[in-house]
Order: sequence, then structure tokens, then C-alpha cells
Amino acid sequence: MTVRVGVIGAGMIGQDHIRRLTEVITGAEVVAVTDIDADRAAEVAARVGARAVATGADLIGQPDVDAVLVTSWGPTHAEHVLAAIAAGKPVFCEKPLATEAADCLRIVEAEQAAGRRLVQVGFMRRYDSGYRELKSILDAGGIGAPLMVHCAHRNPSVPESYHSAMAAQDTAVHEIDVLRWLLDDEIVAVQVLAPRRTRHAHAELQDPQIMLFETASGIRIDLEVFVNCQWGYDIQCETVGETGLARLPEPARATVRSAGTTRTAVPQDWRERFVTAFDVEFQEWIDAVAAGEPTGPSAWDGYAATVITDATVEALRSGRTVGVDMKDRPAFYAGGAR
Ligand code: INS
Repeated sequence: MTVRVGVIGAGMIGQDHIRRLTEVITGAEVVAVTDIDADRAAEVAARVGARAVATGADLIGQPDVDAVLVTSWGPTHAEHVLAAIAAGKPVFCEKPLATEAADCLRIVEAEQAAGRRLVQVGFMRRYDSGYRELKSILDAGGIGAPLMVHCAHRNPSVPESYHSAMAAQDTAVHEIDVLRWLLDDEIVAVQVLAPRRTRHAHAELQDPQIMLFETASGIRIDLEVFVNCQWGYDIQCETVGETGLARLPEPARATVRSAGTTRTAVPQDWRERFVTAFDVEFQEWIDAVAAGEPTGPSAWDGYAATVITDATVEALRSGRTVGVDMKDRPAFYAGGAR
């Protein structure tokens, strides 16, 4: 069965996913595209033999759209995801699920009322082979009970529009999701330390930041977010357990020895670092939709990520340790797949 996808938002990430759906993975076809910029929608649709439609609501209503991909601007996500649920169509939403926790909860409630999983959120680190290897080691008890996790999330640079809260909302959100999944534990409190600022960040941006998370079972996570590090896109994760330590592998790159030194290239951006993870994520989503229900990061995970990033932003602002004010997880989302 071919899953016919309609895409809402044809910007950079939308176009990248359209390429992935049409050229890289199997079992999918893009049949309709919409964008706030109608010319761009027409141009992107024509490239893949799809049609452009005027609005997200029109797109979701098209009879030949089996599943919806939302890659529009974050604040518009909730409206499109709710409309897809109302139409009974599976929907893949890039992060964030919604910018407001209250909207995430509305989505969670609507999905439960629909009675089956329809929503998947674009947290692609769960599809990276290195994180998957870490997860299988942890799940098999390979390092005993995890006690501490040391992480770093570094970007070479960010645009002027990037502000301090985005360190949590856009950047640390990846660790927030992948660590909840990796540890099978919930983040309950957060504190943020503000080291000396790099001169490579604009005056309003606190960069770097050190985020300290605590989980329900008492695991401590330290995460350095440094988005103007200059040297590359550098993702580190090291879990220390009672009997061992497991470290995220570096991406495979040749080692070069010359002029008396040894060098290994560092990826320069997230597309390069996680390209395979995105491909796997979309193949698995399409396969799961074809089989009945998505199995990846759920609406509940999207809600949790938004609540925890909100607490992180508040911790930076207040300088205090902030408790995460999360609802109890409904039975609907209990268990592995949900
Ligand atoms: C991007 C993206 C990257 C992250 C960046 C963020 O939106 O999510 O993976 O490293 O910091 O701005």
C-alpha cells in the first residue's frame, strides 16, 4: 500500500522531508502541498508531481490525502494537528507539537477521544543508530542502573534571531525527549547555570548554558548547550551506571594523519549529523501508518517536552530550581508504543 501524504509547510525542513518521502524511502507519495506562500507551494508541489492547495484545512479535507505532515511555523502546529485528528487522519508533526502546553493537552485529549493513536512528533534522535545502541545497552542492564548522564549539544553558530529561551525550546528539547526515552524515566526538576558568555553570541543571548535535570528516580543529567561553539555540530551523551559507562558513538569519519597531527572532521550541521536518523524516522512512520497506527514519539511525548522546556526557560529566567508541573500520564499513553 502506498501512503498518500499531504504536506503543510514547504519551507526548508518541509522540502527536505518531501525529498525524503519521494526519493529516499519506499511506500509513500506526496499528493498535496500547502504553504503560507502560495507561489512556494506551487513550485514545490510541481517538483514532485503533487498539487498545491490553498490552506491546511483544504489539504486535510482532500479525499486522497491518507496522512498529513505538518512542517509549518511552530505556533500553527496545534491547529493543523487538531484538524487532522478531527478528520481521523494520521499526522506527523515536526517539533514542537505545540508551543503552548495547554494546546498540547487539547491534542492529547482529542486523540484519546478519537480512540486510537494518530499523532507522531518529530523527535528524530530516537531513530539515530548511536542512541538506539545506547538504549539497547541500558535496557539489557549493560551498565547497571543509570545514575548520571553528561551531555553536550553544540552548534557552530546560530542566527541573530536565536534568543536565550530557544536554547531550551529549539535545542535542548532534543535531549529532553531522547533522555526520557533512553532512561524510561520522567524529568521532574531543572536548574540552569549561566557561565561566562562567549563573545560570539549577541548581547541578548545567554550562551553557553548548563542545564541540570533531575528525573523521578533521582538520575542527574547535566547538559551543556553551546550554540556558538564555532567548531561544529557536536553532540555528546555519556551515561554512567552502577557497573559501567556507555557513550554515544561519534559519527564515522576517516582519521587523517598529516603534518604531525591526527584529525577527524566534525559535522557542521544537524542535517549532516542526523540525515540517516531522519530517513529511518520517515520510513518507520510510513510503514507504521500503512500497518495501522504510528508507534514513534507520541502526543504525550510532545506535551511532556513542551512542559519541560517551559520549566527550563523559567529556571534560566529565575535562577532557581524549577519543578516540572506535568499532568499524570493517561492510561492511553502507558506502555512502550504510546
Ligand atoms: C535546530 C535543530 C538542531 C539544533 C539547533 C536548533 O532547530 O533542532 O537540531 O541543534 O540548536 O536550533
